[in-house]
Amino acid sequence: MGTDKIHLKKSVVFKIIVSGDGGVGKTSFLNRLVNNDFNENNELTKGIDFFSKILHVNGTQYNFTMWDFAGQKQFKEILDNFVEGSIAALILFDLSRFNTLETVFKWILKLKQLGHILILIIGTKFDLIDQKEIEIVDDYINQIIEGNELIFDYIKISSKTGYNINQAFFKLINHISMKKS
Ligand SMILES: Nc1nc2c(ncn2[C@@H]2O[C@H](COP(=O)(O)OP(=O)(O)O)[C@@H](O)[C@H]2O)c(=O)[nH]1
Ligand SMILES: [Mg+2]
Repeated sequence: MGTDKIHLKKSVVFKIIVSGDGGVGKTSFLNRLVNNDFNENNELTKGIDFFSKILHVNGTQYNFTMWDFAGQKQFKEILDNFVEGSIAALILFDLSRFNTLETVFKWILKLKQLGHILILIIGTKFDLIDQKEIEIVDDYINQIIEGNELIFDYIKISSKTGYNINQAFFKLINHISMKKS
């Protein structure tokens, strides 16, 4: 009897873009999220990395397909096509390398042109930075968020320690279900 419920479960599929400067930890984040694994020496992503993850929240099965774009120019066309039909973009920057924020701005502008895609900003490598520095970065990011309605949240993660990895997706799910209801 109990299994009947499983068949009635709602199942939804979402395409997610994962973007950000080279080396900020896109592959590491996806690898931690999907395989619960971490490598100190990831090889640079040369093509496009594809990952999928299923999460069950409140009786709904969420199927996420995530695409890690290496950022090379030759993928620009693929990217433009891919962005269509994506519900959200996770834009990552490295908390310990402030200049990786530049790419965040570029992505926000690009996504704005391409359509109405929700943006979650993710600060990576939380294990590498101390409290004082965090406050400065947080203030800065919060200012950016205030001026931009597409950005629905900001979260700090560490793929090395596993800190906040799943929370990033729960934030996304919360936001999606809020919009739908
Ligand atoms: N200390 C630390 N290093 C990380 C973390 N995430 C990624 N890295 C390292 O940063 C480097 C680049 O990561 P990678 O995932 O390949 O970045 P990508 O180019 O954005 O896909 C690798 O050497 C990772 O081991 C983290 O949370 N903490
Ligand atoms: Mg990569």
